[in-house]
Amino acid sequence: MEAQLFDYQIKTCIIGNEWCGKSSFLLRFFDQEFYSQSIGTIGVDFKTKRIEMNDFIVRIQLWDQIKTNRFQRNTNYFYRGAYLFFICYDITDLGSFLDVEKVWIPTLERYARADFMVTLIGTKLDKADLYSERKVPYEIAKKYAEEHNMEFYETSSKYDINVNQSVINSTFRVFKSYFENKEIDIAPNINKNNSISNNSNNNNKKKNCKIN
Ligand SMILES: Nc1nc2c(ncn2[C@@H]2O[C@H](COP(=O)(O)OP(=O)(O)O)[C@@H](O)[C@H]2O)c(=O)[nH]1
Ligand SMILES: [Mg+2]
Repeated sequence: MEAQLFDYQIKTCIIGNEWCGKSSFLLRFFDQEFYSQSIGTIGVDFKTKRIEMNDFIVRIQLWDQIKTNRFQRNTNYFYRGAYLFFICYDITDLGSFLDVEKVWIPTLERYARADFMVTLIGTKLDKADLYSERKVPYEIAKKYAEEHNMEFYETSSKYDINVNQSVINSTFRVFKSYFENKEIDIAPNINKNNSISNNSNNNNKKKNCKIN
């Protein structure tokens, strides 16, 4: 039987222009799979994975943005309760990078919690490098990310470059920021729907956990 225990749940969302590789990123992180065709039809809402951080079991929930603006009525639901956003752009598509500033940051400012955190993800690094199709210089994106207090990674879901690191490192940053240093009081809310009861003992919890 699958263990259901975790101490914290961190909701994260992946956003960005259509076709920039969001679903591929998600599938690579959770299932170690890659498809060369569009995988939009799979229609995954979100996936979860438990990892250990500083002796706590943290369940990462990653929501996939299925269509850009078409399902407006779902927008609030998608953004609600999310701490971290992976904004993706395709390194071989300049427009997708320009839309980070033009479309996606304003979207977050409108719908996300005020203190949202962002990790900037350049996708399709393999295509940029192998076929010299790079349209967004590394230094430009890195500088942009630094100026906006974002973590930044160039990734390839196809060849599994930096996908795992970017999710784990960014989630750890959120964990430290929200749960260790900042808003101690939000932890019980996060745990509200967990299977962990409030009076259970930390050590026992850990022993019972299966991480996957
Ligand atoms: N070469 C390469 N192609 C990718 C990569 N990530 C995604 N793609 C391709 O880009 C297309 C769109 O990907 P998808 O994940 O459906 O984009 P989404 O609309 O943002 O979810 C598909 O054909 C993918 O196979 C990558 O890392 N490298
Ligand atoms: Mg998709």
